[in-house]
Amino acid sequence: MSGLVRLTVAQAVIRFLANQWTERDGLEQRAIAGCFGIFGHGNVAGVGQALLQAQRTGEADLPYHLARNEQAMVHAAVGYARMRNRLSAMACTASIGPGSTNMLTGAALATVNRIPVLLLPSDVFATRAAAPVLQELEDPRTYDVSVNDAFRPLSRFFDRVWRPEQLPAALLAAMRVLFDPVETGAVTLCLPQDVQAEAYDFPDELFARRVWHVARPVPEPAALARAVEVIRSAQRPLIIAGGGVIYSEAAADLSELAATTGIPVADTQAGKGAVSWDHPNSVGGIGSTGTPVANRLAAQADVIIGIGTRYSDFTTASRTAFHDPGVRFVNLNVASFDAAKQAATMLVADAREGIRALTAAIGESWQTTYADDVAAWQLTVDRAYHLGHGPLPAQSEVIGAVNDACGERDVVVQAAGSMPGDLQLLWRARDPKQYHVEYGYSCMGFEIAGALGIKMADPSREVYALVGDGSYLMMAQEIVTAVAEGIKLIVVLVQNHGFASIGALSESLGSQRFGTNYRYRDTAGDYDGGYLPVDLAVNAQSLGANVIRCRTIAEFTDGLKRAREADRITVVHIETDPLSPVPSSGSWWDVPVAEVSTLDSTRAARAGYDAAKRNQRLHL
Ligand SMILES: Cc1ncc(C[n+]2csc(CCOP(=O)(O)OP(=O)(O)O)c2C)c(N)n1
Ligand SMILES: [Mg+2]
Repeated sequence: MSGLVRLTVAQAVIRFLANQWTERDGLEQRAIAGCFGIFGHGNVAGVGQALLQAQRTGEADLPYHLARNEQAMVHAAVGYARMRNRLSAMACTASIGPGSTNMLTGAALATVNRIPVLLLPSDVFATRAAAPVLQELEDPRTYDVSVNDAFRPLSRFFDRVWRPEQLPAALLAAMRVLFDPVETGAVTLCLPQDVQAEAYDFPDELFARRVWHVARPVPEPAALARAVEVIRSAQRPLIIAGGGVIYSEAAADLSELAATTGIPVADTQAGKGAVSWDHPNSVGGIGSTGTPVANRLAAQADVIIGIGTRYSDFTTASRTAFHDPGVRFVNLNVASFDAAKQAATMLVADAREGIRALTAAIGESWQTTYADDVAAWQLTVDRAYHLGHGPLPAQSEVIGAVNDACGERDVVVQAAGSMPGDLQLLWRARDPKQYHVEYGYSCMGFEIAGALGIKMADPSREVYALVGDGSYLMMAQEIVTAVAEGIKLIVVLVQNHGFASIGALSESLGSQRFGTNYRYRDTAGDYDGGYLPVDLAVNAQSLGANVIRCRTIAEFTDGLKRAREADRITVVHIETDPLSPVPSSGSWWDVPVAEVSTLDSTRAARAGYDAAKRNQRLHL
């Protein structure tokens, strides 16, 4: 007979989380390694008290980390879990109202990227005794809705624990979803403020050590046979490696599959690093920001083998990447949802298991016809890395200098702006965990916060957050968290006075860079005046970071060296030319242009848009 233990709901949550483990390939690790949080009246005496009690008494081991912004703490949790290949995650506790809704963007980001995060937003009183509590929405149509209902469409599992009796089932469901590679994403358990503090006699066994086995589903033999038949019939196959390859730790197996079959491998933003850039079969990034080599192979391919990819519009160049009239797709994916895309022959399985099965079954090899193209492309990359652009350096030179400075295991972190595209095109990844570009949600502000979580997940690696001035201004405050926690990051802060990315996009779409500069508003009403008196280096310094200012690439290279030697968070600041050239990917991205306009620039862009749009294919 098991006993009962009298705990508050919050104490039970913390005790439960501290006893959850995951296992894959025989390796056990903590399922929930810690809890980020920001306290307010919604959680200070509930989850806050439980975390305090756990820390003071050792009743439960769940380290607490104070973040500076709730959105950022979810980014950090995403960075952590992605770095751990989704086998270990973090919890996030927030106060009710704005504290909780600040996590919405992070929830969407986690779910879009299929990364596990456990969100514990606080909620309005279950008893409604003091309603409306400070920050309560008060929907006049119904009393059982709160702002937290906005998490529903963003969460892979959502529950509100109105009564202590409901907690065990909610906790177990949360763990099941978090560590199921098919289901995973944001999991949200709303904890009403009064319920957090309410005591209940919980059964002991709820808190027993529990191991969640992370599955590696094997391919069904008939599905494997169908996939092999399509691949064997190919004249010009191409593999697209997505993030699933990396999360499944299948990089070595993919390299072997490519080497034994000779099939070229292109990578998506999430899949970069799955094969090393200098692997003989690596042709670099695919799609809108891919290499011309990969995009030419994609255009000609008759069979595309998509492994662990969700086929975002950037990957498919908005469905213009594949030109062969009879092109067919074979999709190896753990989720049938993704395997079914592009009307593919579906191979639903864990990436590693599926790749091994394909390697054993294909028994065929294709002639390589792209080695010269890859070599020529690498010369283009070398040139972009060492452009000698002036008077201000080019962003491609900054990327080159960081790539040169990086050790094999170092991690580069990015999310939005002109850098994700430049990185996918130019970055030479040597390790499956080296390239961490959040491009599912492409959320400005992810960089520093995400890097914090990444470093916590693997302190043995140097972590470089590359941040544009726009992203920095949105979310730089986790520098303070890094200082407080003693977490060493290298932040490369690229100042180009506004949105180089959206400015260039705007110009290409006939919108003349309207409203994308960080400059004074001039007399004509646009931001065409002088630069603003903003000094982000001083800003970073004021937050407690060590700051190195650089004007040239030589100074920047030296700055990176000093940053590596530093023992605390170091911001390396450099100004670049927002108009500096980048090699072309020869690809397209579907961003609709106004169909009618009185502006010549817009009409010209629309003509180009209509022409490109005709290349779009549905692949049904
Ligand atoms: C939260 C958020 N808001 C808006 C956007 C749209 N957006 C994409 S890139 C970008 C500008 C980024 O500016 P910066 O960080 O300076 O990078 P740069 O374009 O100059 O390289 C914007 C506004 C976004 N991706 N995320
Ligand atoms: Mg910028």
